[in-house]
Amino acid sequence: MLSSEFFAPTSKEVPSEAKMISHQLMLRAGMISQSASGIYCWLPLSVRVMNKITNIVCEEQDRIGANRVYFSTIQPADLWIESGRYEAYGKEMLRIKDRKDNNFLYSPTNEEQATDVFRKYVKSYRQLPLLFYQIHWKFRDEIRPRFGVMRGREFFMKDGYSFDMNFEGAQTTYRKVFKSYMKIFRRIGLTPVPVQADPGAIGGNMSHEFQILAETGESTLYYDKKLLSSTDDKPSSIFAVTDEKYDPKASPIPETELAISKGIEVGHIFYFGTKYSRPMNAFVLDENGGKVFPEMGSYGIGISRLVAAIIEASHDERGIIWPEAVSPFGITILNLHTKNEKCREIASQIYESLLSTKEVLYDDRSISVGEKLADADLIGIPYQIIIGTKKAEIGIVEFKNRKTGEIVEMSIDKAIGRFQ
Ligand code: P5A
Repeated sequence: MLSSEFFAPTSKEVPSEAKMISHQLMLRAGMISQSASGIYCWLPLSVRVMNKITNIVCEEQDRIGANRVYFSTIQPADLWIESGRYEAYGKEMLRIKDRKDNNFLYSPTNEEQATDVFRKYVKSYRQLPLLFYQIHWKFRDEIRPRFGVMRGREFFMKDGYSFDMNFEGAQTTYRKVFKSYMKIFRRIGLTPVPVQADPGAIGGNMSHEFQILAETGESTLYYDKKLLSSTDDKPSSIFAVTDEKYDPKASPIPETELAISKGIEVGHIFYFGTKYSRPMNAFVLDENGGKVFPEMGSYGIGISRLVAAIIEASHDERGIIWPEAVSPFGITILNLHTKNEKCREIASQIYESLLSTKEVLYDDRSISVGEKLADADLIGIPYQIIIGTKKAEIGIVEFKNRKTGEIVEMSIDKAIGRFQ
């Protein structure tokens, strides 16, 4: 991709409305454009990041046998009246009427709809366990949308829904998803802290949050230091709790192992038994022809919040530092002197050679050297190949690691070879 054709409206100004660093950087890097309070347009850089996250999520969810679907974003209110949540959900739900005066709503979550699809098609114990997931837009009319996409009203979520014959089956599925989530966050380049949580409005009796440590997080975590180095991915064998529940006397965390940090909730999973299957009369027949209401769970990842959380966890004073796994491009080529023929020739040669193996952003714009370098650091692609006049004459380019800031001079062939 050529920067001259790529839409990333970067800016030096720190937007005054943005308090959180990820919000500032997303605006400055031209990743999002606010449409209304808590509602954003997602511009090309952030779309590329969300696609990377989506691909990792899908790979890991497919691996555990989850079925990807798109539930509709607009749902009939009747489904929620059946489950008993239509009134209870309150003002966070965006309610809509169609031209015939029928009541609809924009999905804040899809437990009812997953249960509805299930009851239409699944009749026998032989079809269980069953796991659906989607990656789709949600709307919650939050009282206080804030920190940009961190707490939006419209946001992008991965949501999954499971159906099992009994409690043991549901526990097995819950653990499978838990493990898959740990893998997803680690593949993205983050260190997830699983926390036993209060299930809140989704309801039920077992729940974990997945938190990412960041100074700017909204939750306070009390956790066992061992969690951070642990590769254990079973629910809560090492402990973390959130602030309102922390009681040092009751805490299983030994005092010497206790760490306290702020965290950002990027995922949340729930087991809630027959809370939806029973009132919605979703059942299957067991071996003996008996009616069984499946035991359910739901599993969320805030995909759009993750974009901001990754930035909170990985940036410096110059801008974003993308973990390689989710970077919008693998590498960027900075041609500092676009009018110089030698520079153009080298930049094009490197660009053409790398295109087949890497996603490359070639900054071919005629802007000042300072602006070009600043934009590259702001956008945060992990590797930069910098081409300047003097070194270009002798066939040398600079190779910069965005994270460490280290710059190494190398031949054109070596620079290309590093990525092929
Ligand atoms: C689980 C999947 C649910 O909605 N139903 C389907 C369950 N859980 S949740 O905790 O309410 O949300 C899941 C994750 O979505 C992100 N999230 C948000 N992101 C941005 N703005 C918001 N307003 C917002 N609300 C929730 C969080 O990452 C949360 O863990």
